[in-house]
Amino acid sequence: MFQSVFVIKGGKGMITKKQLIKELRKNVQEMYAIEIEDATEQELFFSLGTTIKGIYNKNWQKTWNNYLAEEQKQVYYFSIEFLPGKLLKSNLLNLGILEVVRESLAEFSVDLEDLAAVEKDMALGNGGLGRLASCFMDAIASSGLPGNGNGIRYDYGLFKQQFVDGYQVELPDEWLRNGNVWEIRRDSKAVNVHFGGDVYMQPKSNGKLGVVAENETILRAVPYDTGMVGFENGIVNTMRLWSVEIPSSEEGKYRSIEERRVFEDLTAVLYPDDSNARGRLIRLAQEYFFVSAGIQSIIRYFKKLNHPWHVLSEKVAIHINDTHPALCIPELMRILMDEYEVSWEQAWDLTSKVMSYTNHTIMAEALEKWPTYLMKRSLPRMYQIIKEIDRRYVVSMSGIHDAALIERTRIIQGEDIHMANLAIIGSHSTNGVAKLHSDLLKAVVLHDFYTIYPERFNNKTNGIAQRRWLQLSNEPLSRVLDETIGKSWRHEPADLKLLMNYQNDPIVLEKLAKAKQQKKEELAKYIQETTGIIVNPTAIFDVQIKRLHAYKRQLLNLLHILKLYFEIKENPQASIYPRVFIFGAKAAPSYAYAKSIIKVINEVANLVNHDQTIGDKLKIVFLPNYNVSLAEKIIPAADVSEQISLASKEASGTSNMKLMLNGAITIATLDGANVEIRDAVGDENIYIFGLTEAEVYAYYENKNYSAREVYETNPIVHRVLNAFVDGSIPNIEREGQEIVDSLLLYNDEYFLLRDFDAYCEAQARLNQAYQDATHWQKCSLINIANAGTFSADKTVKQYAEDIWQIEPLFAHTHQGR
Ligand code: GLG
Repeated sequence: MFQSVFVIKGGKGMITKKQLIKELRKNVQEMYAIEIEDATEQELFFSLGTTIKGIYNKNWQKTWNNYLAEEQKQVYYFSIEFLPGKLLKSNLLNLGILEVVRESLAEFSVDLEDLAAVEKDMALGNGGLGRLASCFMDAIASSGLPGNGNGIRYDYGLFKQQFVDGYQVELPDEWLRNGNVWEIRRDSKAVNVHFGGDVYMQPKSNGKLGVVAENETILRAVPYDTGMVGFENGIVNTMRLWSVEIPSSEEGKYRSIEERRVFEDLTAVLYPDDSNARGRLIRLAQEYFFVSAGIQSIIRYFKKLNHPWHVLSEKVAIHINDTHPALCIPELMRILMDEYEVSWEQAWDLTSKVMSYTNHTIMAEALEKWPTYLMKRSLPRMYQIIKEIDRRYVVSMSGIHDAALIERTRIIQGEDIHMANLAIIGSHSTNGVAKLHSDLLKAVVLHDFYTIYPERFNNKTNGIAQRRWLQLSNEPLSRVLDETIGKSWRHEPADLKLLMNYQNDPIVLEKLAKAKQQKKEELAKYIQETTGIIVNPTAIFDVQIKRLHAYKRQLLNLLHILKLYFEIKENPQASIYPRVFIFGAKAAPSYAYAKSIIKVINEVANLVNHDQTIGDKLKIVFLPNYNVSLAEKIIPAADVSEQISLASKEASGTSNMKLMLNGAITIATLDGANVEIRDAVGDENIYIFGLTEAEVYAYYENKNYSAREVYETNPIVHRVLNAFVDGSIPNIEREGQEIVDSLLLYNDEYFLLRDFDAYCEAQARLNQAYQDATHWQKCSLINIANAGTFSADKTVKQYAEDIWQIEPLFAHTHQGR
């Protein structure tokens, strides 16, 4: 079956150094008409990428042909965001040729790390949601599951962040400027997507009513496919991203370049937020664009199999990742009914069997709604179908449930279309992303739906790709693990548990500490190079990395830092172990409050870092442009992981899992997946503080929280808050006032002041604990050993079994390792 040496069978790579250099040389010559020795890093990177793609392409073809031949049921993961980061090293690792390539390059005195750094991060997402989608892509392929990603090929990814005078400045992320070596443009698979126009029903020649559409705008969706290489198993799945073009049939319609531009820009930018009207219209069009293109290509594939329609749900599962792709539901209905004359009843039955939905948030403002007028105008057929789904929903529930409940759960309410309601009504499964989150969905946020469809609700706790977040990003730790517990953890993250046998072994603890120290030194060097700040690599590296959002409470972290600052200033002998507080966070461009927090952190950093009396007891580093690649540098070097969102607000969090896997110890509220981290490591190996979700809800109910009272009665809080407005922190006149107002005038929506003492107390315990090195290292070991439970492989297997009902390819062809 596998004849070529370039086909990886599963298991280690089949390519030798000699063969690789030969291929690479050929590619450099063919692509640039030069020799390897004369190639620039960029040229070499591109040639190497082409060589690697050449290696996995045959398996890509083969994987696809196998799926077709076996007619395996496939899942299509629809997500408006994917955040793969860089792919070179991850492809090499998964192909089993990381070392061969490293050695081959070394022959030319090229460091693989330098070459890998040339690749631009593929940053087609904002944060956790997009990164989860990419961890899942990696895990689905690595588990041999038939699964495809479906999304948008934005010309510009998430903005590049710089700080100017402490303020966030957003620059365009031109990630495609030098081309994208991994993608394949597939013109032959392009489809048209229709927008706007007038839509009405008319009898057709066969007497049946048909849909007629006039004056529509027709755009062409061109797919760019990227291979998702499975880990040492010969599987290569597809992530398909759609890009917009103007079809040649429509060329004549546009009178000017400006007019064309409006449509050509549809897939230009990833929306970091949707707070302005023009942006919202484009965003809705983007949602429909990738949904329609994706569903059309799925149906085209299904038609190839030549089955009657009722088989659709045995061959296809469609996953709606958050509500952005919820139009999958009416779009599948449209295609089945309008293009294939399937009856409403059968189309509806198939649609709800095929679709499943994940909710990622309980923040009310993040539950997507679209004004009916916008839907009616820009997607009239979608509007008609949604209206009919809504009507039938109300009719079908009448008499079974009370009228008020039906009103609260219907899709169209007043002038708004509720996308989560559409996703729940039109699918067979709704899941949350951590136990607590799923419980809150059932009990509070989606309680009404839970009473109607209890069987549809389930939990799938998030997971992370330990390949990227440990094997790739933390080689020193990976080596210690190999030496101590063998290599099985590389395939089976649950085997990290074996490390528990060494929790009292001083040699292993020492090795782990050394590995951590190496990563801290590397990060210290990076910090100095990028910010000029010199940090002490033996200090505690305390890390908070995530989007900047009020509920994530970066400000609480800052309040504690200020407390420490004043303490050290007052008493330079205070027993505070040197600490480096490291932040990484982007704020949505229109989120003024979040931007003010960035500014204030930067100004406090400026003040503290330059204060001679503080020395290296306290340093604050805000690394600009937090992204996947930066996370790979920070996470392995972290001692402390800050997961301090207000309980009940963070659906899951995933950086908490990555940090734990790398031996950081978590200081956390009982929010999202922190609860499960605590269950995994035990109370002694995590620093839990603050209000519980029940206490937060009690405050909401009793309306008895007074932030001002805390301010008036707690002298430390008093002192720290005053610093924002009394000139102690220079250059923050406006922002300082804004922050104090948010806490006192607007009564501290996220209970920072309420949790302040508890947080400081937990921090003090942690500070104490760190000074007992053996104790700390043991605690760190226990965190690593128990992180295997948060593996994306495990999570996608649960989705595959419980929701998608798909099986690994190995189950059919026995080609696995
Ligand atoms: C969300 C949530 C996170 C969650 C992530 C992935 O806010 O808590 O971990 O999805 O499920 N928008 C997000 O990043």
